[in-house]
Amino acid sequence: MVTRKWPEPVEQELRRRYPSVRLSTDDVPLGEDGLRDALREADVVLPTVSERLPAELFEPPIRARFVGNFGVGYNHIDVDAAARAGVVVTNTPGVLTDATADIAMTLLFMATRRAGEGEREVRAGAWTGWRPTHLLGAEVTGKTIGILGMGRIGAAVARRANHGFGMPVVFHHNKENVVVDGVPDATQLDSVDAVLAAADVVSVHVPGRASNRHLIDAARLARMKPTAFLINTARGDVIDQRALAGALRDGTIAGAGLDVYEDEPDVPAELRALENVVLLPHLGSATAETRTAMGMRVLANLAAYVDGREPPNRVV
Ligand code: 8YV
Repeated sequence: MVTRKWPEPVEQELRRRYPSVRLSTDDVPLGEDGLRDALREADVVLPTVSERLPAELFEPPIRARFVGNFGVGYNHIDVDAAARAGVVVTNTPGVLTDATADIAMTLLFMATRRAGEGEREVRAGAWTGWRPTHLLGAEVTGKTIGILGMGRIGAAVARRANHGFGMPVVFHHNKENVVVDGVPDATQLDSVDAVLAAADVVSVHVPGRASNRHLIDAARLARMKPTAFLINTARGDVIDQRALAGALRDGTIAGAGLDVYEDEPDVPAELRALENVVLLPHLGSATAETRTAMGMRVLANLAAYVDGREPPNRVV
């Protein structure tokens, strides 16, 4: 059972390998009842971030033995409950690193160079012409980037910022002595607060999980420079959205760029009302190449499971 429409090449491959596959025809999230039925009726369920699978859904009676998440983040699945129910869960790391790092850079430039504001002005027919003080943004080259969570995507952002734009890198990671592939002089700081205080742009790359909920709250926002920008391509609940809206409104920080939200697809009106935040609709991995690669990764995991081998990206 595939919960959403997948890229055509992957759906073709699914049909070829598993003729009994049930593909999504309407491409709307299954919802709790639909997911309960899926787990009771199908041997294999292939969900996305748009479906929540809390512990109750793994309570007996269920038929599903394998949940292959289309995506690397799996905070929407209670994997402990899945493990207790004997369900194997896999994800798709690696294949979406570059696409997601590129969206972080897109947000970084859109926010610092006020690209959203400019585009809105042009589309509204409100542009009155060039002038020396029109929509002045912040220069990026040579400024310091702070990375919270130096995993695959954090490191890919660090390389882009450092190699492309001469940005010194400071970061925090929950393991010590991390060497950043391609950025050997990146400086690991011993606290989130130290990174927030040092950076001109902070990019969030920690996984979504209970311990990271509201990692960036009002107090942490107040540690940032008033000229700094905050970028989030990780998970929405890592940032307290209300606190962020307040900080953007009162000038605690200069701007932000968000691709993810606490309760997607809801984007709070108080954020939508602000000019100094760029808002994208969870586009991190949204390239044709990457979405196909993600689907193929799910298939590789499923094939291993069906053959009795260890799935390469098993989470539990
Ligand atoms: C995906 C993501 O598009 O993989 C992830 O964790 O956040 C996105 O890039 C989404 O999760 C698909 O389920």
